[in-house]
Amino acid sequence: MRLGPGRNSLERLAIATARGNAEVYLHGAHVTAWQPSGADPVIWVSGDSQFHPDKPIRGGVPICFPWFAAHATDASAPMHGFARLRGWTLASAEDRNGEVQVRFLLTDDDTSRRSSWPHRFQAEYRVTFGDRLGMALDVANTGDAPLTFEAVLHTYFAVGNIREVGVTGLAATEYLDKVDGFTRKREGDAPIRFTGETDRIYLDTESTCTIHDPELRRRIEVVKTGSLSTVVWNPWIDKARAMPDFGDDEWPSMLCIETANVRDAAVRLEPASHHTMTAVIGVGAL
Ligand code: TA6
Repeated sequence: MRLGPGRNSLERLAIATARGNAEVYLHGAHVTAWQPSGADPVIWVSGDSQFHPDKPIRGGVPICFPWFAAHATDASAPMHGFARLRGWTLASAEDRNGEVQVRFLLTDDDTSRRSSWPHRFQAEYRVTFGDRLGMALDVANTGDAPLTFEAVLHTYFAVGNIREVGVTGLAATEYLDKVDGFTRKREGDAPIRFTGETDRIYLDTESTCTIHDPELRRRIEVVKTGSLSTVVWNPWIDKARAMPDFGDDEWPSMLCIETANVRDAAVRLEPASHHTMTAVIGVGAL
């Protein structure tokens, strides 16, 4: 385990154990790599990601908090909240027989208290790098008034070819289709297939999702707790081309399956209470 300058000199914890390799940046507490021993990389990062202290890293696992997408009332506020743009405190990193547990903290400060979400809070993000990738985001209300937040572990997965991929676990689930004016629709019974830009917020679902990837001959499972929303996103050709930190030819190699609480599933916390959302990622043979 080595803490030191990563891309563009952003502080990075690099992990290499018998169970695999991983890396996580203190900027946004952003996981940017996880590759279990004997497997292909599971987490995808754009080759055009800027690794700039004032920008989100493109790919990996951005933490969207305390809101998702554009802020409801403040057009100047950053997309997906401020957490992925802040330096988190690395509270601990322990190697337990090749399984590395890392703990990050983010609390309110003058900047956040002047933001469009001025609440007092502590966010603790625990990541376990082992035969599986475990992520747990715990948010505590440390103020004296109720607060409401959205949270998304916006995980970018590496896939062989998005055109060949199927996703199961969301059959018959209602979703909001962002590419069709957020029209409310219901998923069919067949695996989700990708033939164009896909940007969907699945509602009221605690289901495990599985990515079936014939080209890499593997399946990736996303098991979640404390989450009622799942976001599925591939930008496809035009949106990939429109993003400056996303290579024009990268879209076939990635898919976001995002563990979330957004919109009607936003979390309300009374003072002195907390909420934990977890995602555990596992890889197996197809
Ligand atoms: O989670 C899907 C999404 O909301 C897409 O609409 C797209 O905007 C994506 O997030 C990436 O957002 P970003 O701000 O990281 O470019």
